[in-house]
Formats: sequence, C-alpha cells, structure tokens
Amino acid sequence: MSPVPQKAPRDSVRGLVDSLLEGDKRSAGKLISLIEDDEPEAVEALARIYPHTGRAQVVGFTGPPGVGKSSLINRLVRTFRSHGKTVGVVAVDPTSPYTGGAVLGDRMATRGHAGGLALATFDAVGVLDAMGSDLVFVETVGAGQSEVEIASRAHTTVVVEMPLTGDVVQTMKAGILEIGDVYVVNKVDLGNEDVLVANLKFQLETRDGWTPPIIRTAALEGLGIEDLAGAISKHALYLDQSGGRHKRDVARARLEILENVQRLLIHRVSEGSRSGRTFDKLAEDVATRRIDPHAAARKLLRSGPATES
Ligand SMILES: Nc1nc2c(ncn2[C@@H]2O[C@H](COP(=O)(O)OP(=O)(O)O)[C@@H](O)[C@H]2O)c(=O)[nH]1
Ligand SMILES: [Mg+2]
Repeated sequence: MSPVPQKAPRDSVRGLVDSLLEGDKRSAGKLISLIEDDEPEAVEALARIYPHTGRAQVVGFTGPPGVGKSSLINRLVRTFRSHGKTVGVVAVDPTSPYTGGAVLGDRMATRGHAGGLALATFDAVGVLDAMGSDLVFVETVGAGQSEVEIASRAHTTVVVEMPLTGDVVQTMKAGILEIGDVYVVNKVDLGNEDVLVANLKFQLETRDGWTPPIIRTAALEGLGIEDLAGAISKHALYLDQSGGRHKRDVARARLEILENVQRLLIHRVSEGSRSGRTFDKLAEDVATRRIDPHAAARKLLRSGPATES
C-alpha cells in the first residue's frame, strides 16, 4: 500500500473515486485524508464524489462524554450488518474506541475543531455515502455547538442520556429536547432510569407528525439495541413518506453553501495574494481607527475577483 502522493496527478483522483464507487475501503481512506489535509486535489475529489451521494441515511449521535455513544454505535453497526445493511462510521472524537463491529476502513476519525464539527467531517460522510453505505453514523463529542450542528446535518439525530444515581435532580442541557428524533436512555443496567424516562416522556413533543421515541438500552450487555435500530429505521421511513428528508437535505445544502463561501473568502484574503495585501492594508487602517471593521470587510469584498482555490 503506497501513501497518498503529495501532488497526485488528476487521473489518480479519478482513479480513487472510481474505486470508491465500487466500494473500495482503501480508496475511501485515502480520499478522506486527502480532503482532511485540504490537498489541492480535494476540490476535484469532492466534485467527483458529490453526484454519487444522497442515498445513505445519515445518523448523528450526540450526548455528554461517557454516556455510551461509541459503545452504542459499535453494537448498532453489528445489528444493522446482521440485517444485511452496510454501515460507515465517522467519529469526530478521534479517541472513540471502535472495536469488533466496525471494520478498518469504514470508520474514520476526523479531527474536530473548536467551533463544532469540522467541514471535513461531512465531507467524510459524503465519501462513505458514495461508497454505498446504507447508513452513516456520526459521533459528536457533545460539547459546544456540535449538537445543534449535527441536528441540522443529519437525517436522524439520536440524543443519548443516562440516569444519574443518588438524589440529584437531572436537568437536560438547553435545546436538547428540540433536536432529537430518537432519545436513548443508556446504562439502564445501573438502574434509576424511570425518573429520566418519565421526565423525557413528559417534555418531548410531537413535531411534524413524529413523536420521538425513548429507547432504554444497556450498550455493554447489548440490551435494547434491536429496539434502537428499529427506531432509526422507522424514522427513515417517516422522513421518506412525509417529505421531511428533502426538507432536511435542502437545509443542509444551505449550510454547506455558506460554509464554502466562507472557505472561498478566507482563501481569497490569504497571504501572498493581491487581496492579501489589501487585507494587510485594511488591518492597519482598522487598528489605527481610520476605518471600522464592518466597513473594511465591505471594502475587501469589493476589492477584486475571488481567487480560485
Ligand atoms: N454500565 C454501563 N456502562 C456503559 C454502558 N455503555 C457504555 N458504558 C461505559 O461507559 C464508558 C463510556 O462509554 P463510551 O461508549 O466511550 O461513551 P461516549 O463517550 O459517549 O462515546 C465506557 O467505560 C463504557 O464501557 C452501559 O450500558 N452500561
Ligand atoms: Mg465516544
């Protein structure tokens, strides 16, 4: 196995995408690292991959660290595979220990970034989708903006919680009740889950004809995994029948366009270019209060054509 060349010729990107479309896991891995490292070929690779995406059910898993997301995903991968489905996994948290259930090559630990989910995370989802995965699971770290972000990108968002022990009053993180399509109460082997389940049941509302189910699981023992897989499949069916899937795809497309606008603008003002020098000059002007930052931004946008990246 040869490493990805620093400057792969155009044909080799095409070659990689061709083998990806035939389901080749090694090509998937190579394409994902090419995209993550933001190699010059990444733009071409993404453009070649995109027309072949849109088939997989993208399922996001969110919840506090240690709640059992990785353990549940491991179990689910095995369950869906036993039903004859192909599953890819993208983990934003590179420490996620996927064992057994996930075969090397279709789990990709993509690096997260401070603001939430890296752009590359969803490019990786696209690669696994184009490869022919029926489902793509995305595990988030459950911190910062990542819950909201995953919900606006996934077809199905699974929120994982676990019962607390002792006399503590368990409160939900703000916004968590609005984003889930399926709720999981994991670690029921530890007991004390009835209050949490009742609380969730009381607070969750039906939205657009879908009432989020609450599934009790014990990931280590493999309890409730079939129920969870069933709920995920049922949600896919609901999305198809209600037109919700297209609605979500359009919302995601909006986000992705905006992100790429951002990416292009950043490239445009990057050092060394003509606009890079305009940028330097404007920064001086803002620092010395000759112009305000908003006016500087407008000026920069008018300063010339975007340099292709
Ligand atoms: N008792 C119990 N422990 C669990 C269960 N699921 C996961 N764990 C443990 O909880 C810890 C965190 O699990 P992990 O899947 O890595 O959580 P994540 O951070 O949400 O991905 C690990 O030590 C798991 O073995 C469960 O159902 N019951
Ligand atoms: Mg994890």
